[in-house]
Amino acid sequence: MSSGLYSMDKVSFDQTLDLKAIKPYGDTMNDGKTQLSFTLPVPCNDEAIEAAKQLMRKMGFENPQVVYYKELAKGFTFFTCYGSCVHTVDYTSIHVPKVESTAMDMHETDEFIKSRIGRKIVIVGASTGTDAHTVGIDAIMNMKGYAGHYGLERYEMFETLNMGSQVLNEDFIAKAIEMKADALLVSQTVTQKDVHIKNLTELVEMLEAEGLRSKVILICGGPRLSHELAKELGYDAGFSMNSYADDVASYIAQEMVVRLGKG
Ligand code: B12
Repeated sequence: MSSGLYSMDKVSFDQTLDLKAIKPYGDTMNDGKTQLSFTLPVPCNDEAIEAAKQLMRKMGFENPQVVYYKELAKGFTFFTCYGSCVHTVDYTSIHVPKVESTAMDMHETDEFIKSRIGRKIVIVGASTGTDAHTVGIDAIMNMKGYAGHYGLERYEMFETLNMGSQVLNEDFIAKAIEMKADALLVSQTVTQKDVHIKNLTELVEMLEAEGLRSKVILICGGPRLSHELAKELGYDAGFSMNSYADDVASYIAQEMVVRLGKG
């Protein structure tokens, strides 16, 4: 390799990966380089830029740089900033609760249900409360599927109903009773002011009041949800970004077998 002006062979970069002290990777290991955006409630001027930099230092960023700023509305300035994070995290000590089930594909799940349960599993899903986002629940349920994973409607051994969005908890429960649902799927995308917590909690309380909570497998999902939060809120399982119908289907089938004492 030539050692010209742009050659890197004489420059040495940190290449140490210490899983007990990880920090953001920008150009090279351990440089801590981070991009973040925020808005300050002040007019768009030089003092605003200085305020943004001071705030970044307080957040733990060295060498703060404002690389973009714009007045959002009178008295509000939006910033995009770069900085080097000084903090680290011990990756080796992290434990994240996850849904415990063996991943099966659609055909394996159908065969599993046929042989272990012997009837179709009834599933009702919706994006509930005021939430208008349908794409998440559709990704899990729609026949055509999402990102190469067929949705639950395509499974031979699931009888499904996707009620769409902005479904009131009352209507959701009424449909679950009418269809004698085995599993309920709730999607929540909007998390502003914790509206999802209020709505998800209300559903659990209403199911308990109807004496239904222990009779259904109750699952929630959405980009800002986690299995840990779902359990805290009284759900059996929670699924987040990058989860697909196969994950949900495998979990429901295996959980049904456990509940029916056929494990
Ligand atoms: C498309 C979209 C819309 C469309 C929705 C169209 C539709 N038919 O769904 C429209 C234009 C209607 C819309 C409206 C609004 N939106 Co919008 N929207 C988006 C956008 C751009 C994409 C969302 C999406 O489709 N993702 C793709 C799906 C496949 O991903 P997903 O939902 O995460 O689903 C996956 C997993 O989470 C999981 N999953 C999801 N649900 C479930 C359920 C179960 C049971 C399971 C097992 C798994 C599961 O599986 C899926 C596949 O992996 C996002 C920004 C973004 N880029 O994410 C904003 C976003 C979600 N919207 C947002 C907001 C604020 C709104 C509005 C409130 C805006 C407004 N002020 O009016 C309104 C909502 C009004 C209301 N009453 O709900 C915010 C939410 C912020 C927050 N966390 O609260 C976002 C993040 C944009 C932002 N950065 O501000 N929106």
